[in-house]
Amino acid sequence: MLIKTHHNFTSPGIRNSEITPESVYLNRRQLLKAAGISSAATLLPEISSADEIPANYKRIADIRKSSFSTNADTTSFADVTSYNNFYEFGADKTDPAEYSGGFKPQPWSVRIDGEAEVTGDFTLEDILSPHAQEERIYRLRCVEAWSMVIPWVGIPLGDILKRFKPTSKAKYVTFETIVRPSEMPGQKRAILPWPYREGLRMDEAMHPLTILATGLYGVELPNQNGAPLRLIVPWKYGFKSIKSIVGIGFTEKMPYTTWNDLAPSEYGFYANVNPEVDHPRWSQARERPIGGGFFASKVPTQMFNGYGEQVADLYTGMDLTRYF
Ligand SMILES: Nc1nc2c(c(=O)[nH]1)N[C@H]1C(S)=C(S)[C@@H](COP(=O)(O)O)O[C@H]1N2
Ligand SMILES: [Mo]
Repeated sequence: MLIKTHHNFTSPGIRNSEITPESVYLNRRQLLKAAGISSAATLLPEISSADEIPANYKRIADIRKSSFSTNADTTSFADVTSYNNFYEFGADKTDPAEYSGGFKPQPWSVRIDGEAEVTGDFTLEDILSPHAQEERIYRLRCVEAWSMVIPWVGIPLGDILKRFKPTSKAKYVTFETIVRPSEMPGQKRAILPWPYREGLRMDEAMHPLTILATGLYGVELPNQNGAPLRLIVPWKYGFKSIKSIVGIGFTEKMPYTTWNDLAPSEYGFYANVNPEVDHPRWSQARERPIGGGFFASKVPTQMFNGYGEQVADLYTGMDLTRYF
């Protein structure tokens, strides 16, 4: 296995929080469950009971429901916002919630560049205002075999990209996270080469399942989940879903992406969820839904994270063991 050693390499997520008992993540729902009390009120599908969402989170107005949602039970707001991967704030699962309080996601602008007719710097308002916000319940599945089901609020990425009129040379879309070590303590160290970068093939970026998320559970994105703007590609492993985006570009060649560059044998450019392709160091066949408790049994992982009917066509004729 080839891993470049000039970086302080760690995998996108497997940390001591994965192997310590999960008592820290026990939330109200699990405590009720453990006590044998029915927690029906906390199992409402889209918006969890109001008292689960602290009042300081700003509600997003006029969200419409999307038909693209799954009907799986959602992970609690508490788990979604306390068990995170966001190395800019540290490499442990609890670091992003603990150390992102000083991050300022406003004001915000995004630089659009590359193979498009319309390029330049745009405020977040410029980017979002022509679009209606939708709620979509999507699974997020990490390479380390845990998963969550989250009611994201967002806008189809393709609808936004079209406004910049990509040229015929635009074959890929690139994304870049902000670099702001003064507010992101993880960036004071070379845990990863900053900025975090990701990319999609153009047809993946334009696919109606792909969204730019601005919120979850009906409120604006918490800092630890990628405020104010992050990508969600529900059929790919979580590391593709880049957070706190300040750059979007259109390129002709397959772009550099952070994890693929660090460990190409472990993290492919495509990173489609695929139970048949093992990570070199562990199986990808099963996953542990977060919230079930550390000793809860794993469930089988679905091809393309359950979105095969919608996206399998994108990869017709490709050997997915080679293009993983
Ligand atoms: N900029 C940036 N984006 C990132 C990461 C990161 O470390 N930095 N981690 C990725 C990984 S590995 C996962 S699993 C998801 C986790 O998203 P969540 O914390 O909102 O559940 O974010 C992804 N986006
Ligand atoms: Mo991940």
